[in-house]
Amino acid sequence: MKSISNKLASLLLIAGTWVGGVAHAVQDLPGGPAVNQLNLHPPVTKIAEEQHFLHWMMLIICTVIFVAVFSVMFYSIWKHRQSKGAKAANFHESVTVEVVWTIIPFIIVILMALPATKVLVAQKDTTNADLTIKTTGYQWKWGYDYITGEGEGLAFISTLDSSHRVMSDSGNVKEAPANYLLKVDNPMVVPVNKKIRIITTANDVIHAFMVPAFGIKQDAIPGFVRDTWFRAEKIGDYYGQCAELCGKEHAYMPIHVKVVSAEDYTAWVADQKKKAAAKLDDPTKVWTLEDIVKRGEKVYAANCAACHQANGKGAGPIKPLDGAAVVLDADHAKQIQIVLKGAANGAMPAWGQLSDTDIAAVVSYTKNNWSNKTGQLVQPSEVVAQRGK
Ligand code: HEC
Ligand SMILES: [Cu+2]
Repeated sequence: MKSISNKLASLLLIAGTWVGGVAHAVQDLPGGPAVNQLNLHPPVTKIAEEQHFLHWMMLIICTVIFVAVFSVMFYSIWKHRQSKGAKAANFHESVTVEVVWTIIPFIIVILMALPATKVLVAQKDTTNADLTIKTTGYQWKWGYDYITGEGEGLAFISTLDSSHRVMSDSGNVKEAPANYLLKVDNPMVVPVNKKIRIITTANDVIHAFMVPAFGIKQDAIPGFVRDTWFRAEKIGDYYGQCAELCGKEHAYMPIHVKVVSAEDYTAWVADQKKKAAAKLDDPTKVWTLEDIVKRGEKVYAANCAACHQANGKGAGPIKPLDGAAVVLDADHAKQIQIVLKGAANGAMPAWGQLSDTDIAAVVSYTKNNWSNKTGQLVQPSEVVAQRGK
């Protein structure tokens, strides 16, 4: 008994210092969560505002009913208690009472349902959008494809900033910034005051696209498309997360939406188009070992290090790449196939969405890093050849 209470005390102490330590560092994140936040996120769309109104209206109606009903009940019980000689009144089959207690709740329900239905219908009205963006959930990142409207054709992947991931793994979050685990490499960028239609789908398991400040939350289901929309009325950065438990890295697929002015949006689109053109790698290009390994290092850090570790040693079921037979093999086909198609039923994800050059680069990198000094170079053309197999 003693030892249990001791253990409990030390646990509480640890919890106390942990909470205390974190409380110093964490700050409110505008457009994201706030410290000790109790209310919904401050709304930046009409729909989110109406959701707030509905939330509070219904909470107040329910509270008033609760207080009224229980006051009458407790008062009656106390006032007409038996010890005072109270005699129970008998109103069996009182038509008046039955009509009243049917009609009043009915009116209350209608009063709540009418505005709620109005908002629900508005939420579902995705017609006449200025911009349509397809968001695809992947384990564990988001893909954004600008389908129609200004910026049509842009497509990129948005992943958690790797330094935040390192921070999370180490457990050392004392210095964590306000956007801890919400910082991504490529945020979704949209213009202010424009109707943005979001089409959601997924590549592997069910995810959900949620941005509380916009009042949107939509499941992203493999093989299906769903949609939702928002019209952000304030320039700024807004944050959300995948809202469907989608595997062990579920907590590491944040959403960052940057709402910018029309001019800034146009400039961003032009800039992205230029970058995309520059990045459009020629898969027939012949690389030197040094250049491709340098490129592969970045691909590895962004996509592979979370599992295989920066030191290539892996962990548990995640096989090491340092010293692995497949990696050292002079026949490149098997390794390229594993990277393209995944292995162990998706425990090693498929990376087919990476470009031929990126795959060639990361394979070359693993073949020439750590103790793997094979000197082997994999060209993008080899990846092209393996894709069809
Ligand atoms: C989600 C975790 C995860 C990520 C991210 C990941 N891998 Fe893997 N990888 C695995 C697991 C687990 C295995 C072992 C599969 C098995 O049991 O066959 C594996 C196996 C491999 C193998 C085969 C090793 C062997 O000895 O059979 C290679 C090569 C490989 N991964 C390369 C990569 C590359 C390149 C990347 C980045 C583009 C990457 N992996 C990203 C989890 C991951
Ligand atoms: Cu998810």
